[in-house]
Amino acid sequence: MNHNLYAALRAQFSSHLDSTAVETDEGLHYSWRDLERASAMLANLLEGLNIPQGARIAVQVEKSVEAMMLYLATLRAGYVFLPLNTAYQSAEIQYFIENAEPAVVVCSGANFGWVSKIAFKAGTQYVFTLNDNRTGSLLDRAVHCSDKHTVVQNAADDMAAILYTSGTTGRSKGAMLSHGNLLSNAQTLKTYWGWRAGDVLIHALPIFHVHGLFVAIHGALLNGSKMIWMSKFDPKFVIQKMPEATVFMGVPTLYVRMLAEPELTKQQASHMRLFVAGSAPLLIETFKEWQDRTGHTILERYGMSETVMLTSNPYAADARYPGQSERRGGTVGFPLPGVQLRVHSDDGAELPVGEIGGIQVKGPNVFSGYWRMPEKTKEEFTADGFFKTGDVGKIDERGYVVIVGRSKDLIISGGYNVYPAEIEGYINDMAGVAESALVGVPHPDFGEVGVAVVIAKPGATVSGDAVIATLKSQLANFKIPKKCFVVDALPRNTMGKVQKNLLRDQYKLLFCPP
Ligand code: MLC
Ligand code: AMP
Repeated sequence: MNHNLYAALRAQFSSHLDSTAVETDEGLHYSWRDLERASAMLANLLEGLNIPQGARIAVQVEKSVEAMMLYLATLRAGYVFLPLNTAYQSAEIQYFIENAEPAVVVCSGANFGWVSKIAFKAGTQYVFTLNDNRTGSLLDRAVHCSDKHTVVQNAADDMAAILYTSGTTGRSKGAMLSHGNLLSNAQTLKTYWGWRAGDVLIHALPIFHVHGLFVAIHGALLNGSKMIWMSKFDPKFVIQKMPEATVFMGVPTLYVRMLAEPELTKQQASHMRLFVAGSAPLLIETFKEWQDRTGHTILERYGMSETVMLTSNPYAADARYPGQSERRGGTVGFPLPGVQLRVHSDDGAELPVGEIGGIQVKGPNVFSGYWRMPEKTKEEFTADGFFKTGDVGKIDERGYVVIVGRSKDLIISGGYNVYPAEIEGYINDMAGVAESALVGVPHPDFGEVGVAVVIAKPGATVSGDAVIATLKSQLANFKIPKKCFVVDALPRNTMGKVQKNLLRDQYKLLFCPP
């Protein structure tokens, strides 16, 4: 049996190749045949480069249907897709390329100069360009390739993608996800979320992370469902398209921004079947306001780069939890079928219902490990094969999982992860800085944002604005602290450790005054 993920997706749409697969916000229509043919041409281009099976294809391009086709081409040719956030700057990209050693890098034409320099220096053989207006050397070359391609044979545990994530500490690590991890999760969600004939997905998320790339795209493709494709999220456009669609997926910030639009009404949302939220905690206020304004109850689910989706509130009755078909705000629902989830104390004991501890998971969706980091992989798994998520939570008396915090020092801002240790490292390297701490504080739009607290060296003058300006020239924009304070001392405990909880408390009203 072929476990190639593309083969499974294609099986769902091969019966209606001439209907519309994607309609874009620019008014372009792509049929399923277009997806099949273009991904075949791109797969033939990649195969013609004579790169080995398992070679990494690193991609940092603006969102476009062609970028999705490149993802499908990589899958069907048996290579490994490595998506990179478009906000990453040169130092960040250099790290990923040096670490993953991709055989092929695809970037936008505007970035070709600096990206190709980094890539060729790191031993990459091919650098192509792909722009969001269907131009670039990748498509120029692919146009000469055959549109017939035989999908390669893959075992379930063959690697399909690497997603970089920082996990608990240190530099980013590449989570290796297999065809089997991705397909099993997509199949589970197809059933659990009741995907059906006639569903249409509004695709509004970026396609370099789990939510937009896997959950949303696989969901639509595995159901042979049309996507209404947005190059960039625009709340007005989503609301305008609701009468033509049935499913929407977003991080909480997208829901907050739609709620600010007067056009969002019960009438406008009446054709929709399902609103899914995840990647960051959904505030109960947002959950309730959405219910009042649209008559729909958001279905919140929980996942990670390392595991794809882990839990979900029920779409309909779940036979494992009789009488519990409610989507409960403030919870992330039940472990998905096939996922084992338990809560453990620091000393390794499994905790009973209602008690708070570290969330550990096991299942066919859970990754095999971090790219070329066997020691780190070992640390993150228990002896009996459970992955330690770094999330802290409990299972309530009805079986719902509630996330109450994280043991990892991580800020989730507008659905993007920011690792304080990384930002602090950059600040500490600045002239005149003795030390720094970055903490997450509540924010009305992004949920949480970073605030930096900096100590100057004796005799040095440091300005918060200058710290921010320097960071902007070095790091992806979403990682930049929204505010930077220069103070005399950081609060420390008796062991000398910075007490970030006190800083969080001190600045918690900065963006959300009472
Ligand atoms: C943009 N900005 C952010 C930000 N996004 N700041 C903090 N956090 C963010 N997430 C800042 C920029 O730095 C810039 O600041 C200003 O906002 C405008 O930038 P923009 O690019 O025009 O912003 P916008 O298009 O409005 O983007 C906001 C957003 C975007 C919410 C649409 O962040 C987004 O698409 N988030 C979704 C992330 C996602 O898909 N996560 C899934 C991860 S998967 P300045 O100062 O330069 O003007 C995962 C697993 C799971 O976690 O369970 O799903
Ligand atoms: P990432 O590394 O980008 O995959 O981020 C995964 C992390 O996002 C998880 O470990 C959680 O901390 C967080 N997360 C995802 N979904 C939710 C959710 N519904 N509620 C709270 N946190 C979430």
